[in-house]
Amino acid sequence: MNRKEFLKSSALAIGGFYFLQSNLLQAMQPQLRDQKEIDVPIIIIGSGYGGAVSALRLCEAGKKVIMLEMGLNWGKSNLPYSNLLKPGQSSAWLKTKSIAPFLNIFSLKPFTGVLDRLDFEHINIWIGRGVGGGSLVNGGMAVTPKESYFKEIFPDLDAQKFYSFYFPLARKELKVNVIDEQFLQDCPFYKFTRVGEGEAHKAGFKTMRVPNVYDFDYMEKEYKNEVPRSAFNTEVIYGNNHGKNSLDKTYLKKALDTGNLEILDLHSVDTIKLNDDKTYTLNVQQIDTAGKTVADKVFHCKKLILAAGTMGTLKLLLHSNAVNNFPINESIGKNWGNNGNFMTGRNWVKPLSGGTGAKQSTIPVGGVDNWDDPDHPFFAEIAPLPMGMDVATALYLQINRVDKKGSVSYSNNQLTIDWDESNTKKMRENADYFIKKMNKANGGTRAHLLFNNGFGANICYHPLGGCVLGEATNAFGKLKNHDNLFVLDGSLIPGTIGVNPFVTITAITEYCMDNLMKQNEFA
Ligand code: FAE
Repeated sequence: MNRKEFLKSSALAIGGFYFLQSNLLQAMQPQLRDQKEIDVPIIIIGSGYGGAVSALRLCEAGKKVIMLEMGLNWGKSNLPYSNLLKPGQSSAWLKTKSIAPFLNIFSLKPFTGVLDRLDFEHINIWIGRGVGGGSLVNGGMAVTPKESYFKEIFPDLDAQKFYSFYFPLARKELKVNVIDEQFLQDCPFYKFTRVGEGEAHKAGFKTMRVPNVYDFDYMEKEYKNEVPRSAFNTEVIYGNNHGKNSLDKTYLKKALDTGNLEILDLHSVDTIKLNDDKTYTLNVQQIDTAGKTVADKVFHCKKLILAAGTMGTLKLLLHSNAVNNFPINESIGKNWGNNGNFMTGRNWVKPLSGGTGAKQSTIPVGGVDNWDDPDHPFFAEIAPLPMGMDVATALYLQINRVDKKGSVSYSNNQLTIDWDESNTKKMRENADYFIKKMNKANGGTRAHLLFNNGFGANICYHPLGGCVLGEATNAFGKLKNHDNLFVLDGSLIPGTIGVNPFVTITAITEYCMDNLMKQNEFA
């Protein structure tokens, strides 16, 4: 053995020894996951857009972060997501029946699935659960708001900086892309979009191409059967097995790659307590996939980020206030809205020429843009209805202004929302106007078969507000009356943003984190 070989083999032996020793040490220490009482500098609650952006920016700066997520880490579990036609384990959060917006005929064994529905008197709210939050269940529509509306909703924010920096940054990190126009025109799975756009034009409406985080190169390959199908296999609200760049493949992956992030899934935070030294104590339940508590845990941290989504964050703040006297300010729960969500549809759409198509992609790429109409401002997503056969039905998720906001409070151990038909009156008028105009130009009827009277006023995918930026928090998300607690999720947006919200939630979190880091808030 020459000197070079000797040095190399000794280095390997020494390296191997240290590797073994550190592995042994690690094995002797209980893993964080197994500890019952845990003290860490920074905790993030929730792994959706707000949580994922915060985690990446902290981890990149060398901070160690623990993320608590009540849902399952599907990537690690190796369990498949189910599709719309065969709802299985992923299709509902601990329910005995499927919870899609309609046609719930499927019985289920309760499992920590990705889609949850919160039912209130006049509104049902769907949310995503699991590592990746809403990104696991949403349609991936990645829309930047109109600048004029953004300025109206956030008059104190520097719109120029947002449109030149934070929105482009959000789109880049989220891997937003646009479908190839020729592919869209040729693909049988997009007949519903072509029919929807053609009919809208005939009725005098403008349409727009909608960007998405679904990888359209992958989609073209799945069309040619070169890779497993996902968008063309009715996968979306119960998770996508392929193709969609959900947060676990973008922000969270990058944050994990730094080695500074640990995600504890199936960890549900019950209450938060503010301690005298301005640190926080969290009571947490670790659950199994049947929802049974397997361990009660206590976490302590110096800095806390609430990113549990609008409804999750409001529940934590209001519930903790009720049971722990947790300080909250008078703005919490106010300025809440459904982002103008109003579902509607039409039956008997082109029944003699193949309707809207028997095969439909689950990924929407088209929308009707009527936002600039002073009498009936709305944006309507041309939504798929992939039922495995042609049902000659057009489905639309309208997004309207929210003229009358609601508010969220807490009583009898649960959230309540001050929200009724008066809040959706104008949205209903817009839907009525749209459907009548479409039917007059193209034929068809209001979709009585899908919803009560053809109007889904109670369907909400975009709950926003209740902890509004600059009202309940300072200019960068630090909660009023607190030194070490930050709210970074959809609750910062005052009930409406005029388009699907996740690009805005991402950009606002980027903006807040940028400024919070500059102010050394996490030093
Ligand atoms: P979110 O993504 O909801 O994440 C919050 C996370 O916190 C979740 O994973 C929760 O499980 C977790 N959590 C809550 N409480 C606790 C607790 N106590 N302990 C531990 N963890 C907790 O928050 N938006 C678009 O822009 N485009 C679309 O195409 C679109 N389609 C949608 C379709 C559906 C069916 C749904 C339901 C939503 C859709 N959205 C869409 C809305 C979008 O997904 C939503 O606005 C964002 O996910 C909200 O992001 P947040 O960061 O606020």
